[in-house]
Amino acid sequence: EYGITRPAGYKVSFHYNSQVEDMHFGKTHPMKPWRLTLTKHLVLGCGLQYAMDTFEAVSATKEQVRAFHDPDYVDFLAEVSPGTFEELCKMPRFASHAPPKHDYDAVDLGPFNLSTSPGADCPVFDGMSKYLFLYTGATLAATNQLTTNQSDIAINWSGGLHHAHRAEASGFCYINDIVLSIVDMLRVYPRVLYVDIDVHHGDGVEEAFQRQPRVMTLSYHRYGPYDDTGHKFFPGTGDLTDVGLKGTVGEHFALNVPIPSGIDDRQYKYLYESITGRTIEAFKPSAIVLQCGADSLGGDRLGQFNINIKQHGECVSFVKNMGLPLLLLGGGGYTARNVARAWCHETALATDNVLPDNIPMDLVPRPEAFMGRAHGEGKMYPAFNRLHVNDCKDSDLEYMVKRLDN
Ligand code: ZLM
Ligand code: CA
Ligand code: ZN
Repeated sequence: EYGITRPAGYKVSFHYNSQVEDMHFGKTHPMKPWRLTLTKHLVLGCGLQYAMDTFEAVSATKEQVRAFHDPDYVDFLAEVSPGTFEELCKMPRFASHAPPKHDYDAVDLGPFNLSTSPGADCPVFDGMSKYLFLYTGATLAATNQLTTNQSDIAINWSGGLHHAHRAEASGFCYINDIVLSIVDMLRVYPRVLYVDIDVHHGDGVEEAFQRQPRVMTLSYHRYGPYDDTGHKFFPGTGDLTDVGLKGTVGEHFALNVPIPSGIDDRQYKYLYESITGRTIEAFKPSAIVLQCGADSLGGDRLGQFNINIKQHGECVSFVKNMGLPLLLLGGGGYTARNVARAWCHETALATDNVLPDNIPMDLVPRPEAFMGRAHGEGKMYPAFNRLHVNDCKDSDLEYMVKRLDN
């Protein structure tokens, strides 16, 4: 309908299961799985399914998840629900995983940083196990398409949950599907580059591979000593000096680009293309995993950047042009309609299609009000100019690029 064609000379696969859409983290919790419904409708409405192979994801197995996560944690995740939480917490095997102590936390935390309090970052909700094992299954199926040479680019917008640790949920992430994917890729590829454009630091992935020189992690994120609430921007790690675990062979195989609030398209492009370009040149990856968190867009409910969909998409095109096996994952993104627009646009870029700006109103998710203004109107690509004050000095960006030489 929009002249959608299959890409010439390469194959793209799309991995998804609609069952993830029905989940609710809680009434006002920022993570809204229905943003994936919007994304799916926009992708299908544009006819992009004709440009790729689409696969209905099946749940990952416990054994697959144990490739990274603690066996007790995996059992807990597989069995937990709001009804069984209290009882499971009392079992010695789980109770021994004492709740981590965070001084800022008002809510009661159970083992593995899970909680039934509505104010928690990682609540236990109905259907949670199904949701976790499904998004993980989709990422593993996408990974398998790449490692068996059946796809050149594989996409799972329901994955990309970069904060989860070996035995701890963190920042809306329970199973680290990214780590599981990369562990699987290492069977086949000598070196894997992980790039993370979510507005938050990809701490879980960096930590998992901090001693592994075959995996280079590179995260771009908001970082600074303060935010609106007087706290550090979550998770508070990812300083420029953080380059992997000192004294191990993994040292220098992590890179972090800490960014002040309000960075604009031009500044982000400069940072992203010079640093990602130099990293690829030096590391010579055999495959690339890109976490496309859409909370780096302007107008995001949690984010603090001023990036437009066009520039976000150019980050995808830039790594795609390297011609390496590429896994595209979702991640954060809390202004749902903008998430859908961005990921639909990036699905088009992955398949070498160009979507018109004037897609009919009934397809385009309606504009979302932000700070008293509606932006985007009926357009596919709304412009989010300067919703956040730009604290980003060009001279500081140059410093970060120059520092690469070490
Ligand atoms: N409190 N409800 C990004 C993960 C960001 C830690 C401060 C919890 C929220 C947030 C939860 C309903 C990714 C922190 C926050 C309030 C300790 C964060 C529940 C609103 C709500 O209304 C809310 C009552 C909740 C959580 C806001 N949490 C905003 N920011 C971060 C985690 C994940 O995008 O990178 C990948 C998917 N957490 O700042 C607190 C320190 C818990
Ligand atoms: Ca990031
Ligand atoms: Zn995020």
